[in-house]
Amino acid sequence: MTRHSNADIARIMREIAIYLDMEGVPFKPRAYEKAAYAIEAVDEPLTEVFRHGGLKTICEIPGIGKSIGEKIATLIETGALPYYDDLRKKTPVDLTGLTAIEGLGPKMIQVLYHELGVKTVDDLERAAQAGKIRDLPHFGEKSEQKILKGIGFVRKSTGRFPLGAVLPLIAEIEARLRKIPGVEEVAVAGSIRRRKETVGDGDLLVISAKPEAVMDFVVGMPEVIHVHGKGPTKSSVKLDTGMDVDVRVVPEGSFGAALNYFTGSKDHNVALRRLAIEKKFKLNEYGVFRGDKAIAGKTEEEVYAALGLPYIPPELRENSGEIEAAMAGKLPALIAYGDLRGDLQTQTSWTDGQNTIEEMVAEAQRLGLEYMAITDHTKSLAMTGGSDEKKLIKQMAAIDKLNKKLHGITVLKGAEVNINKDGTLDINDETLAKLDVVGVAVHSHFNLPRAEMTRRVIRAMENPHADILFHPTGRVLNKREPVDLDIDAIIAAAKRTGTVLEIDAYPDRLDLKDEHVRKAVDAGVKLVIDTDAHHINHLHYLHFGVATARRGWAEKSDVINTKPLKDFLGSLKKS
Ligand code: DGT
Ligand code: CA
Ligand code: CA
Ligand code: ZN
Repeated sequence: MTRHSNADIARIMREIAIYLDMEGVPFKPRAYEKAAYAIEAVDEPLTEVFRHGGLKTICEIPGIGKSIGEKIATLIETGALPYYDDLRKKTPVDLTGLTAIEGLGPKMIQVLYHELGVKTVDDLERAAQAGKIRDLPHFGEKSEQKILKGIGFVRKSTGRFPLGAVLPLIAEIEARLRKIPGVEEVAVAGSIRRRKETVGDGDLLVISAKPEAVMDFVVGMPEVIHVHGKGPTKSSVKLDTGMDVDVRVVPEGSFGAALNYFTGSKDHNVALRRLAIEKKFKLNEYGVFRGDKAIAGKTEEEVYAALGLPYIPPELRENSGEIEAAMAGKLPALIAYGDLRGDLQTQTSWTDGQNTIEEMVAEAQRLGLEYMAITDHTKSLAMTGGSDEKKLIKQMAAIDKLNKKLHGITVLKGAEVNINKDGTLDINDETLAKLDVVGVAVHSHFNLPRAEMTRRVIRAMENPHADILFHPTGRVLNKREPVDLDIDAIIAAAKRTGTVLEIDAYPDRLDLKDEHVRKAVDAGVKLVIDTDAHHINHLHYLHFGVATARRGWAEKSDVINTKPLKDFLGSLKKS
């Protein structure tokens, strides 16, 4: 038996899906993708599941059928999977690296390998720069330029890690640290605690009577690939994801001051220290001092109080007005992590989602939601099997039927309607009028100049049925630049037309982003926070959106899916 982690097995299933797509095999790739998602959702290592229950329990995991289950078993038992190895031999390329380049699909990767021998992102860059790609069938000069742009973007964005990828791992490390004998308290600090959208490195603080045991544990964690330094109270390591983590053991009496210092941001700290000096105090990571006497340090609340301030939530600590607001007693009453009652953007197996409506609704209900909209893609997004008017009508009937059986949750009839190049929508008004919630979104012609793009989106917002502008700027972290939009004009149009702006909580998107949320809030524009779930496992992502809302100073009343269903519906356009 081998020690393949679940992440490893899931990656192999995803790669098989990509290889099968290359071969043009129908249906099967989606089954492997679905299995990958399913594997990631299992808490226990699959190797353990297999050891205890064999092939049978593997196949009992929802989303894993017999044939894929057998392949997983082979992989666990023998350490290898001939089926995968054969596929790999045909196209032995860095699939993870190449598929990270925006716009590069499985078929294109296959052609690039067979025609030009492209195996890695470096090979790809050389081929593009030499002008070799434009002559390949189906490519052309435009796609060559696009590939170079995509490579540049991926290169530029390495170094920082999306919060969505970091948070689960840090939470796991935090939980492990808590179990070490002698450890009394553990806290995540730094940009992760401030819920910044990307993270440079992880910062953890620990109170422990036995710091050596904590340090020994940290450098010995299975994910550690390099130890930058190990001291009596501080260690710094690199994890196999490429991210560094600093762990510090701090004295109990200074825990609040240390937490405040290492949460940052640096600019917030500098401004706080200046305020302390004005009051004839000294502030550092050990406490607030009057002369040599510590007057605060055990808790953060105590530190802020000593400086004459109310507690400032970590998401606000960017020195962007929060200290002044705190001094004036004007801090916002931020939306809380449990305030949302509904989710207004979800996709199902009617288009490119992985789960049925029923499965999505059951999971949403389990998570405590009171309503959710099903917003499958529409027809011009053909690769997703987007709905036309007829299919939407059919889906509406299915939802009506389902609602009769449900208790405690209401399913709303919706769609994620494509905005055409000219700002019209790809579903007719008569059908839109029948939906409860209409989201509109840009999914094509991403490269229009700013003025044209802004006009296009505003025209869509002017449609009396367009309730919500989904993921307004279209960016994908570390993958796709936002479209060129005049965000102030969009916010003004939202206000004028009563269109709600979305905070897409999917951790690769976080769109609107924090700064834009703050502008929208200042303008009195209403917001919703949605997951954009394509799988039941995505439905818990709402908290990433709440974090973004909080970083944008949003209060509960700014976000309409904090309202009960009736009030929520009453906050949409009246048509
Ligand atoms: P990151 O890791 O780039 O996403 O951002 P942070 O904010 O986590 O920064 P990091 O890890 O360099 O340091 C953690 C915190 O420690 C930072 O937010 C504030 C504090 N800190 C670090 N260096 C300095 C400094 O030179 N002066 C002050 N006042 N605080 C610092
Ligand atoms: Ca950090
Ligand atoms: Ca750090
Ligand atoms: Zn989709």
